[in-house]
Amino acid sequence: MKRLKRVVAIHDISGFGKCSLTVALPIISAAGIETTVLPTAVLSTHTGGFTGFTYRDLTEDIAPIAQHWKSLDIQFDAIYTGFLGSFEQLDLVTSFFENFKTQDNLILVDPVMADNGELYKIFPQEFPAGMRKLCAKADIIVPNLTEAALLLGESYHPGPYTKEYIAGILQKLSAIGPKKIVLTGVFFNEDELGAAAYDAVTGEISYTFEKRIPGYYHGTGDVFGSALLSALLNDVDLKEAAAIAVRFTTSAIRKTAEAGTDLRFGVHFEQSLPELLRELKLV
Ligand code: PXL
Repeated sequence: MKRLKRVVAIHDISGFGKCSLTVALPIISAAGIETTVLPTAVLSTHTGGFTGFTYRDLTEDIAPIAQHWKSLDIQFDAIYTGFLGSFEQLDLVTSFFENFKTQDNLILVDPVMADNGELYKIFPQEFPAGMRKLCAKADIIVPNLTEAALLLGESYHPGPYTKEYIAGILQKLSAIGPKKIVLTGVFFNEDELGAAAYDAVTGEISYTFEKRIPGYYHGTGDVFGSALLSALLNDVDLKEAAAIAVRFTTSAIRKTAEAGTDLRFGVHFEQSLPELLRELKLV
């Protein structure tokens, strides 16, 4: 019998719209991993394209929840963070890392804050500098190319990219601290889109591409990050884990495109879960 691994996912809950915890919890659990959740805020919907959403901040609950878990001696095989709404939350999550880091657990930070060349409207201009400090504490980070540029204080390049450009970005990101980087939104031509995975210890860069499906699909970063972590915790190596995450995310986007739903409503990842489980050799 394989030991049941445990992740703690630290994100908001956007009730409708499929991102953050409503994506992380089902995907990681389906991959055979216990998923503890630390909700940082409760929203009626995510903030991407909806107006009038509710936002209940849970910053005050983060430290007491962590303290209670510490008193119970709960340990995690991975700590997975995504959307964090303020500098205070970044500081609280940094303390959480200090309290729950062990010799061999994995800290995965998705520096959710921007896409398509723009910082999300709810964040102040200084936010990327705070997120950079959190990324310094991570073992692995999963930025898109907009977030990568903001973390590095560089201007955004809309692509297509070259291998030299991507290698430079990956090396500069690893100089912040994390030894592994998975960069999303990489493309060398307009027909394909995918990710680059970099291991700073071996220096290896690997790429996975799928045929590009036009349109901006919301929540795909969270689907990707959750699938990547699921693969890594199922003992898949970084290169293959990134490839599995690209294929799963693209499959979910394809099903959404076929269904023709409102792109703000999130992707149909539920219907692609069987494919993910087959790739992870769980079924
Ligand atoms: O998918 C990232 C995300 C998570 N949570 C909230 C968001 C977004 C992106 O817009 O608004 C609340």
